[in-house]
Amino acid sequence: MTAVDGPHPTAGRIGAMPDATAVLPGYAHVYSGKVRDLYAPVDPATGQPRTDQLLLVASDRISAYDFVLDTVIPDKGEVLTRLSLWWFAQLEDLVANHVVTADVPDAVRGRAVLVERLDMLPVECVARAYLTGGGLGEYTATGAVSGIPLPAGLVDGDLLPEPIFTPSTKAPMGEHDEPIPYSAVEAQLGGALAARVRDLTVAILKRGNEIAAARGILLADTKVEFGLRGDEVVLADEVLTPDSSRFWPADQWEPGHAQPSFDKQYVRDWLTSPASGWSKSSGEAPPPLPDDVVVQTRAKYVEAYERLTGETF
Ligand code: PZK
Repeated sequence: MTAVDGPHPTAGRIGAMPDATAVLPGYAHVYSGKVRDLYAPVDPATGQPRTDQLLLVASDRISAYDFVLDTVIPDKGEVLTRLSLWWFAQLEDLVANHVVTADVPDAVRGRAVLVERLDMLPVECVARAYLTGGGLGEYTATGAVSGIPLPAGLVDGDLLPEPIFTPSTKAPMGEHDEPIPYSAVEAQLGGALAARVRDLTVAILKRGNEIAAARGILLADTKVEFGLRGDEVVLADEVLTPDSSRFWPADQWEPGHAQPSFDKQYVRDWLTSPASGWSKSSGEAPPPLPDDVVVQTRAKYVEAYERLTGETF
C-alpha cells in the first residue's frame, strides 16, 4: 500500500493491517510460506548470501480453513518462536537441533531464529497420539493408518494404543501433503535413516505429551522436519507449536466428535457463525476478524505458551 492509497479500509481494527514481509538489511529473502519467511544472511565480505545459515522469521499471520486470513494475531510469531525454542531445549537429549542463535536484528527480534542450513529430508514426518483429521479418514476407509492396523470401533478424538508414525509427501505450497506408507520412506531414505526419523518423530510427540498433559494440553499429532548434518539427523523448522501440531484443551477432551482447538477455536467459531456472513464452501476469502476474536485468540496463544513453559510471556 502506498501513501496515496490512504488508510487501509480496516485500519484501526486490531490486527487488521496485513503484515508485509519485512525488508531486512543484511539478509536476502529466500522464500515465504503461508505464515513464515526465510532469509539468507548476506556475507558482508562478498555481498553474497551465505549458504550455511538461514533466518527463519515467524509472522503474526494466521491460517484457517486453508486461507491465510486478512487479519494478523499480534505477537503470534513471537509466541510460536519462543515456544519452539523452549521445546528444542526440552528435546535436546533426544535429538540435535538446527538453532544457531535467537540474537537477531531488532526488526524481527523475538520472532526469528538464525539456523544452520541442513540437507532437508524430503518427507513430512508426522506422528499421531490421537485419532483425528486425515488419520481418522484413512482409518474409517481402511481400518489402518499409514498401513498400521488399529483396533476396531475407534472414533474421532480417541487416544491411540501407541503413538504412530504417519509420514506424508512434502507438497508444494498451496497443495496438500499426501499420506505415504512407511515403505515409501524406506525407499526414499533407506531403511536405517527411515527407522531413525520414525523413532525420533514418535519420541518427540511422546515427550511433548508427557510435558503437556501435566499442563492441561493434549498434543493430538505433530509434524516435524529433519535435515542432515553429514550423517547426523538434526531437528529443524519449528517444533510442537500450535501451527505444527493439534493442541487440544485436556479438560474438554471428549472422543466421538471433533475436538475444540486450543488456539483457533474462536476464529473457527466466528468464521462459521452467521455473524461472519462467510461460508467455508464459497471459495471466497474469509472476511477480517472482529477485534474481540483477535484479542481472545492472542490470549489463547499466550496461554498455551505460559501453561507449557511456566514462564510469563
Ligand atoms: C528449510 N523450510 C520451511 C520454514 C519458510 C519455510 N535448517 C534448514 N536448512 C535448510 N532448509 C530449511 C531449514 C529449516 N528449518 C525450512 N524450508 C527450508 C520453511 C520457515 C519459513 F518460509
